[in-house]
Amino acid sequence: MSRTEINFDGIVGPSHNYAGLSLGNIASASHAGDASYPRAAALQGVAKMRGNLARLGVQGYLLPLPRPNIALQAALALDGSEPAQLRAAPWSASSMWTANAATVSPAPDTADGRCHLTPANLVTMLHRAQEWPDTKRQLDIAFGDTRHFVIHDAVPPSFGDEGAANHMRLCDSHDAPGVEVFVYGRTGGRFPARQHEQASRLVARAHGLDPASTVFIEQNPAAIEAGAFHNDVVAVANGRVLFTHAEAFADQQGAYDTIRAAYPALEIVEVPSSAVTLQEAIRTYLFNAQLVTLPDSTMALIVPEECRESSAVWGWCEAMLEGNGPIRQVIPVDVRQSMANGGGPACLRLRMVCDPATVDPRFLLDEARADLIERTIAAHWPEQIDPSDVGTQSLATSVIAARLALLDALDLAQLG
Ligand code: SUG
Repeated sequence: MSRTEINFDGIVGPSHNYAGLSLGNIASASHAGDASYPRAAALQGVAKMRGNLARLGVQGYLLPLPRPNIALQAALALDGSEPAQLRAAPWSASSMWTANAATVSPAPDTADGRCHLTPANLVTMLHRAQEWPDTKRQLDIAFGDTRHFVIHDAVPPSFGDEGAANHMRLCDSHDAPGVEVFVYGRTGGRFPARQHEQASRLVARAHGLDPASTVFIEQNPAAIEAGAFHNDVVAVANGRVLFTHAEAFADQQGAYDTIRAAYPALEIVEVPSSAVTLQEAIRTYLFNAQLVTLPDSTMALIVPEECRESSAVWGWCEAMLEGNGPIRQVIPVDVRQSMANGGGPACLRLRMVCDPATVDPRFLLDEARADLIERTIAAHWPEQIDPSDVGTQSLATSVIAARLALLDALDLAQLG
């Protein structure tokens, strides 16, 4: 049995569109009403997965959820008089951002020695709150072997939970016991704090984590105010390394001290505000990167292309690579269609630590499946969606058929 990290990327759904649904997410607001390109978006996602499969040797995926969501449409009593954003919610392809699908505690961290997953309730945003029951159905299949996995229900609704996007793990190696770091926000600012402290604490208890190896940290209210609606917009961890902006946490030094007390081997790579402002970090999504351990044990940072176009961010990356730090490569990837809705490389993946042999193989990528997924997307995903298409019967017919074609191709028609 060999446990390893596996990234499960969300395949971008055929209804991908820009409806400006996420208050506090600056990219979503600034692209509201733009035409979207679902085919290009989904192919960008597959290209990222292919790159990581080649680099890491293993890669998984989760399928788009059923859209439009007929039950939500009915519940909203839509009659044309409602705001366009309400009409768009049942169409959102937001489940592509699987960092918000669930919080994952790998088996070495939990009391019963199984890997625990809690689907995120995502209650703060209507278009995201509809995700979790369908996400859970999928997790129940992908990780259905109850000898190895426990899938919980979502946290009760009054406590907002956004999943792995507000959760980090430090460890000597992925299959060794780790220290889990939960980052929550406090309400009261201009934008919603989407992760509630009690949701994080509940998840940690339900997963059977050791309190001595579990840390709870408050996100910097100024970061939320600047558009870091999830912690993974300003910090990411892998192995012994915490890669973070200097203004990520409410009490930055206190956060470092608390994490180090639980995990003394901690290595911090901090980007100072003098090199990259909080605003520039959020605009380029430098921290919404995949920090991965390569087979040769060095680390690579997989960043959005937007980072290369920023002289401040790229300058910092180049200087960092010249030093002797733990991150030895910075690899840009093009996920622009997702980025325009506030989803970078890290948003698009859910990190698991498990033996690939314990996962339903229909959720694991290989070259043949990547070809199949690409061909299905090319044949069925709409090339373009204009805001006026959202809500129409003709778009509904085509996105429903597109998703079913993918489920068929991957032998997952049971999700239909
Ligand atoms: O929840 N955007 C997503 C982006 C999620 C990013 N995930 C992480 N940081 N892990 C969100 O705000 C925009 C949809 C729209 O406006 O049409 C949206 O839902």
